[in-house]
Amino acid sequence: MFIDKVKITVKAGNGGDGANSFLHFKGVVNGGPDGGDGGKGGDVIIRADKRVSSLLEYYYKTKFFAGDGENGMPKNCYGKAGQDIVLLVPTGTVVKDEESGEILMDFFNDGQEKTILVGGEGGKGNARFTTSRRHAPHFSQKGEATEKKTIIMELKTIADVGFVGFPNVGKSTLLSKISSARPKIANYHFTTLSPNLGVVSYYDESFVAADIPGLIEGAADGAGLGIDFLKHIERTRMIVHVVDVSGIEGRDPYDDYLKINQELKAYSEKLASLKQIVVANKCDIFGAEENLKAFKEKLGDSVTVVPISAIDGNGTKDLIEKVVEVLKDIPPVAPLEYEEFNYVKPDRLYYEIEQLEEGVFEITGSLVEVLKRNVVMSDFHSMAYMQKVLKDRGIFKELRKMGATNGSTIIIADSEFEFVD
Ligand SMILES: Nc1nc2c(ncn2[C@@H]2O[C@H](COP(=O)(O)OP(=O)(O)OP(=O)(O)O)[C@@H](O)[C@H]2O)c(=O)[nH]1
Ligand SMILES: [Mg+2]
Repeated sequence: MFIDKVKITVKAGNGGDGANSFLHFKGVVNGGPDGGDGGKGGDVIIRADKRVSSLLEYYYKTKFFAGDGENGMPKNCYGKAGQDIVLLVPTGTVVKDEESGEILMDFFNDGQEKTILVGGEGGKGNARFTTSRRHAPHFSQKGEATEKKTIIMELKTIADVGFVGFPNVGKSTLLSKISSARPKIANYHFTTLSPNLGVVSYYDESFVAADIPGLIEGAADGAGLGIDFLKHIERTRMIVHVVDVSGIEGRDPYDDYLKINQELKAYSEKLASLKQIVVANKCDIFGAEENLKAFKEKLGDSVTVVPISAIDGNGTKDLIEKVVEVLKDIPPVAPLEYEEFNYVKPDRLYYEIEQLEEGVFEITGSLVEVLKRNVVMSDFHSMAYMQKVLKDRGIFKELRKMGATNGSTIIIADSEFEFVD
């Protein structure tokens, strides 16, 4: 099965919690704080690898979570960092954030990689909270929690030339003749079910050709295999339009030519506007010569037609020469033009105050999330720290402005406090 579009869920690892512990061994009762830090969570990395040919792997398994950092331990032992996760994708894969539709990266070059999600920071152990005044901190920091994200990965093959045409006209035969690719060839429609790539060499030059499943009239509306595969030639620099001039299937070559162009246009103006070389295939079959003449007349002089027989190789050298010539004037394939999207960790300073009812206020936002990590409600020093943060950030002042007075209830992270002015 060829899979070229998948939706998966990814998550960086949570940071491990810092430990809260005190040194104690035989004979030592009140040793100092020795809780180690939690480990950092693993990252989610995506890397392009040309040996990978489809996104099949992400069709069956759709959840990819990096490892969580381990919690810190006594004796100042740090928690182990969580394992990164590396997702390999074929070159040409475009990765988007599902929610916004923005492009995280067009993985255009082999080896190109991006860390799309960074693991949570590990929390500090209580040993890190000693100060000259506070010798025995009874609190430690929680590890930073990370969020799941949904991403869409879509393969848009990178090739210089795209082969299009009706089924059975000989596209795969042509590719197998001029490159080392070995696509399936057979005398029935829709033999090719997924794109085939081949490198065509010509003296010092070379180009990559993509052979896609055959199109039929109405492909744009889903007939046959539909036009889904056209996305694999969207990035090509030119099109080789293969037509069967033998008339062996009872169709008129010129009719075929117009219909395919119509389908290209229905897919995108860009595809329709690409430079085309028309290949008149199966010239070895009796009657082809006459059909070719009529076909050329209908096309007129502005269209380049190259007569070939893909099966015995006649005319293919001429075709390659013409393709190389045309490609000289067309810029190389480039990555998509896009503004790179990045997931950012929530702004730590953000907060909101909402009055729930008379004398009851709730504080929410990322600042609260940070406080949740750093504050142990049962610890006096820790609570003092929280009060200091609330004061420094001007939250007390704002609460007063909103009408909080002595005895008002303040809700922070599901805990209720009495406001003391
Ligand atoms: N006589 C003759 N037969 C050819 C020629 N080129 C291809 N064929 C035959 O035509 C049939 C179809 O060839 P394919 O290369 O599979 O055609 P395709 O365009 O890739 O077909 P789909 O993958 O179904 O779209 C096979 O039986 C080939 O042997 C040719 O130049 N002359
Ligand atoms: Mg084929």
